[in-house]
Amino acid sequence: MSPSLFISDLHLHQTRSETSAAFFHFLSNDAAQAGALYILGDLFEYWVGDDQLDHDRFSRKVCDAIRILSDRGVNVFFMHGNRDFLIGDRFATEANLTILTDPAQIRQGDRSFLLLHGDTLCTDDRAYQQFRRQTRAPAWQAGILAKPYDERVALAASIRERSDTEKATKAADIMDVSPATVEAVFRQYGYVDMIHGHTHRPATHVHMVDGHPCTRQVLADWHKQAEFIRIDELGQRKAST
Ligand code: LP5
Ligand code: MN
Repeated sequence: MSPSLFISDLHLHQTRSETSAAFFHFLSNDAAQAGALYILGDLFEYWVGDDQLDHDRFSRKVCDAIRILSDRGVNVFFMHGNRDFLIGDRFATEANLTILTDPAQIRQGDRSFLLLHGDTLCTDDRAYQQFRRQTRAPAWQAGILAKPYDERVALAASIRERSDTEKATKAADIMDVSPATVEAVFRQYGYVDMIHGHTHRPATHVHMVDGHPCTRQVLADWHKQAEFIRIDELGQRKAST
């Protein structure tokens, strides 16, 4: 079984140069030796449509770097996050990656895992869930994508600002997963272990659900170094490089 690596919440942007450097280094080192790379959302700080590839040289560079990895034979998978849910088929084709639905169940050797970005588990954050429903609606997205690129970038910046203002007044536990929702998801998917990001609270939790011990691994967000979970025949471990 070749190793699989799991990452999320890089929030790549040209102004986050240390994180970008860590990502490019990661792609040509740890990731290049893996069989598969799973990017579980929020690869980018924001994504306003696949024409971002034409307007933003940094985004183009990230796409091309992923393609170099996938062309070397590493299977790259991407799941949308709450920052980059507008990544579409063009990006997938040009980066040579596969977009996964959220959640997605995968097998690694003799084990199964349920992969999620993690935002769907934060059901106590009603304002966010309302925002999510609105922005995931195909009609809303079609209307947004019809707007000029610069207008979309300005809109993304204003949503980011409003999000930061609202987060400052939200209780911390509202922005974490809802324990009841986590239990319900474990139950729905047959008590399969979970891997997700989004909350920026890296940890390994074991939930007892209906007598089943269910593991929930939370990925770390990136700053100066690569943060990933690696699963291979020896088991799994968290790593920072
Ligand atoms: O991202 P993070 O971790 O800081 O906070 C999230 C939730 N916030 C968001 C918003 C994103 O940060 C911004 C996404 C911008 C990129 C999208 C671009 C494409 C669309 C538009 C441009 C073309 O996801 C935050 C959670 C937090 O995680 C923890 O889980 O609390 O949720 C919020 O803050 C949501 C607010 O409570 C409500 C948002 C109000 C914005 C309303 C604007 C409506 C715009 C409609 C435009 C037509
Ligand atoms: Mn997120």
